Amino acid sequence: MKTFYVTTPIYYVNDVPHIGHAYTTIAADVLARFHRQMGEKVFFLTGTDEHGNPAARAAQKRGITPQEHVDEMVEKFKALAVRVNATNDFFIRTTDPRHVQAVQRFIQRLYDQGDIYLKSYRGLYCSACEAFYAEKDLVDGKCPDHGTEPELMEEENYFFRLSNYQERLLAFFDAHPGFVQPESRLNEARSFIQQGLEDISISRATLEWGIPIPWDESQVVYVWVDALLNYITALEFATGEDLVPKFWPADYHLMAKDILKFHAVIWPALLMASGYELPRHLFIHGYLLMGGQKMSKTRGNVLDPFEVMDAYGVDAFRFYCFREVAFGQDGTISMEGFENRYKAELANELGNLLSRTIAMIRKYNDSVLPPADDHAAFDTTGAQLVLEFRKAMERVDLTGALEKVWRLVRSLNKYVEDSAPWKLAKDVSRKPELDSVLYNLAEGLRICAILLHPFMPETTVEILRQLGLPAHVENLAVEQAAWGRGEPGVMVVPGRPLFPKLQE
Ligand code: ME8
Repeated sequence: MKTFYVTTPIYYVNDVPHIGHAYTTIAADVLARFHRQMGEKVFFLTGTDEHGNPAARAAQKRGITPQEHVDEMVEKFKALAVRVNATNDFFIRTTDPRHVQAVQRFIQRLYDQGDIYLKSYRGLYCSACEAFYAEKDLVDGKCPDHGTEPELMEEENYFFRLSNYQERLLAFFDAHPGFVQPESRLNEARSFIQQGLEDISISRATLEWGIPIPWDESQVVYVWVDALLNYITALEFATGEDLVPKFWPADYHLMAKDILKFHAVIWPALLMASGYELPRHLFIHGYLLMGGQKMSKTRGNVLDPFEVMDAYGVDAFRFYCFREVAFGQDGTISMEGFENRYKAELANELGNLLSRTIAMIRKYNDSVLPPADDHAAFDTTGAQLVLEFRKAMERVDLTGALEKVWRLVRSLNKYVEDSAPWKLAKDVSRKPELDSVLYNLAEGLRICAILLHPFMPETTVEILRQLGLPAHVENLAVEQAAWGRGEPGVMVVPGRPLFPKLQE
């Protein structure tokens, strides 16, 4: 059976989750659900990155221990995953003793084979990024990502021989042009490697909140090495069975560009050093912006995802994320934009199409789906659409995939107007024509529901229910999205409006 392994970054727990975190988690969930609908065996991983400076400092500020702080914050991240309806197979915490031991084993092996050595180092360090910066990469002396001044840090640290992997990394990039997507990000990562790689420090001496270096407990493992390894350690212990042979290499690591360098350079080099295959793809999505700026905890311009979902429902939020902002590019989100799409596209275009269709099948055919004399017109366009949708999903073009379905929604609305069933109903001799229209509308909606399912899991189950179809796995399989698969004779079931009027 084909497998599919998708991951989100593991999120920092120094502060509460925000919409950016929800965004990546939902994107990964959309992929996980789609690949399950394709009949694949899926593993979807998310979790929290709990060691390092920011968490330790946040705990200190609150006058509690780091462990107390992270234990409390993790619950909010777990709650977010539940609230967005994420179907993650596991939630990894880097403070899990099983992860801690796996990290120690991993770096001990690199140390034993000579990939790690001790050296004194002095550099400018942004503790929000947990990374050193060269002077030339700062903007007005400040961190380009956080706008804060880095601190001068000098330590004796253990270093990983990253420089040894430069040529192999470049060769890998050349051989795998789809490794980093979109392509602009591939070029960015490649040119970074080409500029020359220096060895990196993989331990910290001044920090206590981390995983002890097994051969020198006065130091802890650099939080990024600890964090990146989660993608493999989770597979080792998530279920009790070692899932590495089944699911590694990962098919997609999803993230925003802030952490591209760690995933496109350090992670592959660590994997090469330890003899693992490299992930198949990194997909780098854009930033959600608010008022033109990246939403970030450090900047304080964040929207509370829980509040948005309480107001509009989880599916509308999931839909909006990929409809409003082309997946892979930066884009601004706003409550206004959200309400517009809710009303125009969800309530009017999709919601009304279903309620009209159900109402007409009840009125003109006693709630029973009639057979169609003719659906030939839809067979090819339907098949073409499904094919294009699948291709878009397979290249993680979530926005393109949604657009394909929306074209079908719009053409079905036009079909209602053009074929005017209310006129056909007045003339008994045109009953076969009327039946075909009703069948095609229900069939179109059934196909939309299957294709939209990864984006709007609850709404699409409700669509199928109203169409008289239980939402079991077989009815949701992508291969069922073909015109004519729907059986005439089922009874439609009227239900609540899919997208009720918003409260002012
Ligand atoms: O970087 N728009 O954790 P983090 C879109 N612990 N996505 C956003 C976003 C925004 N405005 N803000 C955050 C870390 N994200 C590390 C990762 S992985 C081994 C370790 C999303 O809590 C996006 O996926 O800062 C980004 O890459 C991630 O959250 C950063 O999460």
